[in-house]
Amino acid sequence: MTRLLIGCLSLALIAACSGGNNDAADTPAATAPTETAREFVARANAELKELGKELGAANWVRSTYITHDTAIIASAASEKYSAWHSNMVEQALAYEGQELDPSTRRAIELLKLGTSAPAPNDAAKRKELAGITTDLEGIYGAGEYCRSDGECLPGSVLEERMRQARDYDELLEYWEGWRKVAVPMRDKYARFVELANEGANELGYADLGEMWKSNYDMSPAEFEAESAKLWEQVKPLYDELHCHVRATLGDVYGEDKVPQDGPIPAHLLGNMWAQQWGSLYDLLEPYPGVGDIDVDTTLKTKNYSPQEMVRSAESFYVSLGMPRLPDTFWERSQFTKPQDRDVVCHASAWGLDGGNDLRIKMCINQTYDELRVIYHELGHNYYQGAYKDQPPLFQDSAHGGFHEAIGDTVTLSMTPGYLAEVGLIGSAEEDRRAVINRQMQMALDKIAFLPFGKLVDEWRWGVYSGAITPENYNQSWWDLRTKYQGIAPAVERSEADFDPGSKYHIPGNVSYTRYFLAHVLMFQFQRTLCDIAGHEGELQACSIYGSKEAGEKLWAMLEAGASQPWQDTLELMTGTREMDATAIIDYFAPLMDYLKEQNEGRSCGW
Ligand code: X8Z
Ligand code: ZN
Repeated sequence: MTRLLIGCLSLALIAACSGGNNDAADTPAATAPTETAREFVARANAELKELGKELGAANWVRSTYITHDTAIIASAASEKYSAWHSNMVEQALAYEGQELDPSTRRAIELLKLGTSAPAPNDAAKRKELAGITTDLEGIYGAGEYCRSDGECLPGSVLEERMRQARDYDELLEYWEGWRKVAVPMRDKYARFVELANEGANELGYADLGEMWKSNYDMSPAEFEAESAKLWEQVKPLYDELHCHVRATLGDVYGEDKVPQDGPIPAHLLGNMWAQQWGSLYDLLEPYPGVGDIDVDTTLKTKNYSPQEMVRSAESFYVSLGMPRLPDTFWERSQFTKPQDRDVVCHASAWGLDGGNDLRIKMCINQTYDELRVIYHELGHNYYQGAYKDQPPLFQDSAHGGFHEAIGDTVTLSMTPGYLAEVGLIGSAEEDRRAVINRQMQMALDKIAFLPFGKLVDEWRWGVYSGAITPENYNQSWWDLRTKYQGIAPAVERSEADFDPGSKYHIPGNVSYTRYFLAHVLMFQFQRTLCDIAGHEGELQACSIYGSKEAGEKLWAMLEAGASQPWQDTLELMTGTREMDATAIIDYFAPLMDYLKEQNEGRSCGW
């Protein structure tokens, strides 16, 4: 899967890129190449362009129409891509040790990394792996929880109920119910790990985790240290938020249910995975009713259609000087959940046909949360559209975190002033109390997310390296959830369960550190863009809406795609070569003061 297809799934999809012909994979490596390295890269790019079309079509149909038949089609496309990939990587060996220009060397390196699930170079195993990855995502997409009265609830409905319900037992029922969907994934996932590790070994990596960590223009060890550093920077902010939320939930549900010296029950945080807590805002609003930002009500009273919600997001990007989305975007995207079939509702953005055929796939609800997801997805689409003139091997973001950060950076500009200007709220009231309210709303999503963003791949790195085995899949998952997030399951879990599988990106095989990095980068990007837009004053008050200068800077970064190390791209954009969490700390400085005040006298930690 080259990252060339999907924003969210980028790597995952390319795994499905179709190849020319399966037999090619069995051709031994050419020891004396008949083409120069540059010619080889040019051919790889040309073939990838064609393969991408077929792979993209197969995956799109599979994700928007989950049936027995589309599984066959998607697996076949994935298998063909894997065969092509193995073959090309083998051929590329012939250029090792040769002096190459930096761009050719980078293209060959990215070719090698061009799959998130490398298949062993063996036809039977390749087929098996393609079948498993297709199945796992299908199980997730078609998953539902059937209650004892026979009513069956799909994942998207359960997610919505988790946001709204405030009854301890009802929440627990949904939480446990959804996790049953993952149980049949367990054995398949264990086999997936064996096969993909074998594939990674053949490519020269110790295991698949090492391969994923090699995708950051630094050594895997340096990358781990980099992520750990960023986490240490933001942890104090998370700890204050956790402490305050736990105290509040203790008041709501009782301290017998939410003990004030231990982890928070995982089902009480308003989200199926306790990853973003924004739906608890009504319980945590610092100054009730002040500066109320009720976009939900506007969307309902004005009865915004899903397309109108997408138009509103598009208008933001257009205000920065970016183009309108192509007609095919409107014709081919999936905006709502079809009633007659299973689909993968988890939102994604697709850059098919080398970025000429942009689409989103969502099951849009009429809520502010969903509106922000739309802005997020369009960030992917604009990235894909911007780098479409790069050669296919460079049609990706600088690193995965950049792809995830663009749309989220834009959502930081959805200030009350902006929302009022575009008619999504009545008027913008910005006294100090309103600022704290808004910061709380954002922190419940952005700060609460950080430890989750960090731990998901830490679990997978352990699984891929063998430090975590199928015998302790679930226990190690919960150990990490408790260590980082300070949450715990309210009911006993066992190794018959497979709770990691209840989160889309595990069966979908989408790396997750990208989101953690994006949550740091978006504030860095915003700081730079706001400077360019001429913003003065606190970063939290800045909106770059309408700034062509900021848009130009952003576009220059997007256009570069993956053509150079991310450090160069970051420098071009922000003037620094380092990811750095000081911007997020600065951004939330007003809230941090509030939280410290609230937590005075409380004993924090778990
Ligand atoms: O998967 C997504 C996007 C698509 S790339 C909707 N996100 C992560 C998640 O839902 O777990 C965005 C935030 C984190
Ligand atoms: Zn995304």
